[in-house]
Amino acid sequence: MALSEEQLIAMYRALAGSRAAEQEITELNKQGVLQGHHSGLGHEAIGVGVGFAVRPDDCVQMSHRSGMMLAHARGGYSLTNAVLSQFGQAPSHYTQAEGGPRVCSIVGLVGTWVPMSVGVAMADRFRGKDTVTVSFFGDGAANEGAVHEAMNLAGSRRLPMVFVVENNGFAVSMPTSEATAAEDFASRAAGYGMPGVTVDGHDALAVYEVTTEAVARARAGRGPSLIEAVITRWEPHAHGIADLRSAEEMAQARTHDGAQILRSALIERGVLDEAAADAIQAEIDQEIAAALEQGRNAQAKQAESKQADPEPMTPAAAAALTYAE
Ligand SMILES: Cc1ncc(C[n+]2csc(CCOP(=O)(O)OP(=O)(O)O)c2C)c(N)n1
Ligand SMILES: [Mg+2]
Repeated sequence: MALSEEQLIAMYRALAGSRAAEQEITELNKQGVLQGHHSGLGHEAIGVGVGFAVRPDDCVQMSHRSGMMLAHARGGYSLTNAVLSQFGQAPSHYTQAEGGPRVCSIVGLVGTWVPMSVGVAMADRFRGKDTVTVSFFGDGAANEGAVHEAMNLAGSRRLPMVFVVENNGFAVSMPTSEATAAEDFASRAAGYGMPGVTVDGHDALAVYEVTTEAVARARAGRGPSLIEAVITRWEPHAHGIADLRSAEEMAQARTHDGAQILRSALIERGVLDEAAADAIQAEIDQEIAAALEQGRNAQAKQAESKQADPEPMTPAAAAALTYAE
């Protein structure tokens, strides 16, 4: 389905916004203001492209990279939320918002969430719904037994599913070329009896197109599909973990920028001009700056109240909180 001009502009807003929020959150982690983030810088076009291709009642199982972008693109999860949730001041994108688009969260063991999404698709079919379930996971997770079993089951039952492999070429420090002898992930789909396609994960419109086709196929009862979205992440696995890539390689990666690719495509189509794109960026920057100030203030207040209460808890008080009567 072709997107209207209004939807294309909304897509650009979602992509530029997700990028700016992710950039800010990544920086705050580098500065030590926040801790524990797995940066999704570079992944934004995947979450946004998929987010625009699904319905609110379709269930999307996020990954540890693309959850925020998906939540923001699907609607109801603002950039303010994205920043404030990192300070513990707003709900996380990992949880189901009341009345919000349907999500399925992840667990700490990579890949083990994929069979859960197959269960969601089975349950929806059992209940006679026409919904589709989308499951995100990485190239590392794709080599796990649970993921193979999940895709095999989805193929054999022709379940209404779309599997999205975010292939960044690494699982922490393990390059894909050492983890598998296969040339790509999309061709594995044949072994599960489903179509597979490789797409440039920096190109939101291309991701949107292949996902729309896969979702339509699943909704029509023609079974699951596998989408391999190839990307280069801009950051290492997580803050504090060494990156095996050279600075030159990283600088080169940043030139293939999903936000810039969509901006140029929309300008070329006459949907946006430089001034309109700049105005969108200015609104995004303003929203993020305000959220950042609110988050930092809340963090400072918390630090003050901790200093104001230096008395350690007595063992009796701790026991009273620990054991039920
Ligand atoms: C079963 C399991 N093994 C190892 C880990 C540690 N771990 C966390 S993320 C990760 C890498 C996952 O790589 P990939 O699936 O490619 O996703 P990426 O982080 O590259 O987006 C690993 C090994 C884990 N959480 N769970
Ligand atoms: Mg990976």
